[in-house]
Amino acid sequence: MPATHHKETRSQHAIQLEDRFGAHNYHPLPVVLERGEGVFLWDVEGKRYYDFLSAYSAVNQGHCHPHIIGALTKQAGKLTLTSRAFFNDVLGVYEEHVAKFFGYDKVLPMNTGAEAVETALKLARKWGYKKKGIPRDQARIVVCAGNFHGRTISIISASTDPDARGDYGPYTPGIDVIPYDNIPALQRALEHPHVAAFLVEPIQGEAGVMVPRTGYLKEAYEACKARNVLFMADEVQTGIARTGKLLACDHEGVRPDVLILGKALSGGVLPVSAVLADDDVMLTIKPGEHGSTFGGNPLACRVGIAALEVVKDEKLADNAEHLGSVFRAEMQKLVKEFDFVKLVRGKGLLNAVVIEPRNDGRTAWDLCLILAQNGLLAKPTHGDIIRLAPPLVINEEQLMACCRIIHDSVKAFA
Ligand code: IF1
Repeated sequence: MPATHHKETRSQHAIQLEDRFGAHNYHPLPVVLERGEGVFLWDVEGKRYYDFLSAYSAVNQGHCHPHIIGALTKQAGKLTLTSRAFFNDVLGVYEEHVAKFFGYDKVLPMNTGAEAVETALKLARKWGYKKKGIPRDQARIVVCAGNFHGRTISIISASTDPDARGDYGPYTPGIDVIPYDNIPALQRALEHPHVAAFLVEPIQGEAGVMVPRTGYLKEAYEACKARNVLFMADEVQTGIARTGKLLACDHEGVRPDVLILGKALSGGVLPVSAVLADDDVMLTIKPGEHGSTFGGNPLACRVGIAALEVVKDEKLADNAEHLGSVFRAEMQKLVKEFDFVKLVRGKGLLNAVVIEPRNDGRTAWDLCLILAQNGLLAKPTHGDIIRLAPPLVINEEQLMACCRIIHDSVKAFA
């Protein structure tokens, strides 16, 4: 090695490659990961971390869960993709499994969360014209300020986040934005006769784990029913046991007319998303009117079945419910001890703490760097909020160890 050439660490090399050859559409923490198992991640230098992001709630079942990886590898050598031009021996089995698991007539299989949200938007418009009698091209969709539903042009047309929507116009028309957690605003928006659907996150993840008041989802659902409007729940992040129930809507006994799933539907192994609805909605889309090359591929189906089996067999919702309460109680102690830890909020194991920027300009980002040094990975959202969401397979001993890491890191940050 020439003397002038610094011994470049493997991390530095990986970061430089991404910088040189990759689009700069993210600003990651300076951690280069190489291996994951359960609640743990290891970087290329062999340092171990607790994962408190869970790939934004895609890895609820823990990294590389053996049951899911087993299903993946077994199918991978047999048949990975047929396209929907033909039938195969896996898709129907998967559709029955998912439809019965969540209690709907039918499933429309897609890949990413955004594709599932786009599918739901198309389904709402199709139903609006075919069943509600909305005049052609006049259908409206109501969404909430602070939403995050994905990154496509139509979805960011509904966004109120300048970073998500800036300089991407012209925007998709027919979208009405109302304040989140505000029933009168929803009722006013639903007075418009051409509203086909209300699209809402039961908890707004990206906005900083905004939990609406108890009763909001139920009252919103009833307001939609009173106006023959579809209630569409985006449970891409809040679903699959993350908030302490199978679905966040289950906390209020709300059964969405259209249910949107993604992320942990595959346990973070590969992209698997889905839209669930009953026949009167789902069958408004006829053969040839929607599709996807990889949607419902045999590999994704086997992974999806295994991922849901883990949720059930390992009682992940109950674990998230119990440990979520333990976690918020521990974080509440930080709120009392440190004046810049403003509050903790969340449900199940989807939580966030709000960190007031220090007067020397240090922010939640700097605290996340200290957390990483202390072996816990988390990432701030919107500057001062740190989402804290470990895989749902975490046990109480591990959770308490993480609470100690968080306490020590906040103390060092102070
Ligand atoms: C990014 C946020 C989280 C989602 C909800 C649909 C989607 C997402 C409620 C789309 C995706 C991801 C996307 C990722 C970061 C992450 C995220 F910060 F962007 F907003 F989780 F909060 N509905 N969320 O949370 O699913 O197409 O990505 O599979 O884009 O930076 P996708």
